[in-house]
Amino acid sequence: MKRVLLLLSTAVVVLWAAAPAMADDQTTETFRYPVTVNGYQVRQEMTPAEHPKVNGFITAMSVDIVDANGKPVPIQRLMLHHIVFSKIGEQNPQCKNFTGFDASQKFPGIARPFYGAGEERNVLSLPPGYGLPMKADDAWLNTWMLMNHKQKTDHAFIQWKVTYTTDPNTKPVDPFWLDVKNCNADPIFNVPGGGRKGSTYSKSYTFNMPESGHIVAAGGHVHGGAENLTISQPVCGNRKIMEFDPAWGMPSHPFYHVRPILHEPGPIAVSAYKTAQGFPVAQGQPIKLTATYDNTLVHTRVMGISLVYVAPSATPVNGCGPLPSDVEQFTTPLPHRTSPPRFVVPIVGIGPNGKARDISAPPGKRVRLKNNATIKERNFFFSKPNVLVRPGTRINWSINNGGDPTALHNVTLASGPRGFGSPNHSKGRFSYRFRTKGKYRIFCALHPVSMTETVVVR
Ligand SMILES: [Cu+2]
Repeated sequence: MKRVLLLLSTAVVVLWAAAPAMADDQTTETFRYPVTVNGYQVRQEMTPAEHPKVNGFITAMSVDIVDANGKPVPIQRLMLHHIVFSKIGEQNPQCKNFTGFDASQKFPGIARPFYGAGEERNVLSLPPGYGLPMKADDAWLNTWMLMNHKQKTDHAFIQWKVTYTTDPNTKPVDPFWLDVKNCNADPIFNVPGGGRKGSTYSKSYTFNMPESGHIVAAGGHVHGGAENLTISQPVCGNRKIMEFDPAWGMPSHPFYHVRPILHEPGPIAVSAYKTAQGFPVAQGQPIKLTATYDNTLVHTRVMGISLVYVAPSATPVNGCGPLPSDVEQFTTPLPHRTSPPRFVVPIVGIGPNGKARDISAPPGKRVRLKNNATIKERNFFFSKPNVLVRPGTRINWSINNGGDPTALHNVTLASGPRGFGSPNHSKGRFSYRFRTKGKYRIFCALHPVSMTETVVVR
């Protein structure tokens, strides 16, 4: 939390807020936060966020990355990988503590996420009559990651729209962040791949709902390779109540053509739910989130997240009661594919023209390493860029950037026989045993153009 407070004290406040737009009893305000990203760099930050200075209820939210004229910035320039909006000072009901971007840092869970979007640009839209309570003096924090796909420094704005009502009869909802790697600033896991045709790899998270009520809206976030994300009720005969389906871009979609690539491209949209009647949940009832990925190919640094909005009930609710009959499930109107496409994440380097291009291996002689050898990962290189090992060899990476706590690194498989990926560290260690023969292309997913290496297992 120390880092958060520091950022707040040096608060860079919003440049601009649009004149409120009125519609019935709903008002929409637009806010922007200026961002600068150096060529081919990734920025991962927590920054304070403006919001309407009103006591009321949020009924809808959206976020995008725009230029000074408010026009969306194309992915070929900047990509908003993800953004999470949290309210500071409210205990996170799932996380007593929180692991920072730097996996060695722990923070108290005193920020509660209430809206988030990834590359799929999830929007928040509650059924009529419901709203997320908002106070004029709430402190909001944005956690975001941006990538610049050009060699030049780029400037833009993170822009968010908040629609609210001050109608006192609005029914309040509580946000619950379900995440198969919950309580992590970088909630990733890795799918090893190499499975038989049709094999899948799943991770689950079970949460005991602290209050009785009805889930009136829900959205999901997954990465490349995801089959689906589901929410089920284990004590109700394990019935599945929701399934979030990813929609994959067509082969020409820019997700598959920009460079560098931090992880396998995610979906262009994920289906979302809205129901005024709501899915019933009882206080103390376990709610299970399951992310299922294809396991024939490797998929590294993937996620499985769902944000559900619960309208609490003053009276007891039968958590296994009838399901709502007014469910609206949104999907994208854009052309898309319904199965995760095969995609090989390239490693990239800077060509003679200064532009990022796919490479087969970084420069440097291939050296043989023995079992338990250590490769140094520093600002901004791997000490042994190309190595050769026997099957079964364990390799250690020692990450140490010379004392800069903001310079994090990781070890991530881009392509190869099996998937793995380390947490982000400014100082730490990661080990992996190479059991399967083949060529492993590896990179630091935070510094994809400068930090690459290959391991040949033979
Ligand atoms: Cu790095």
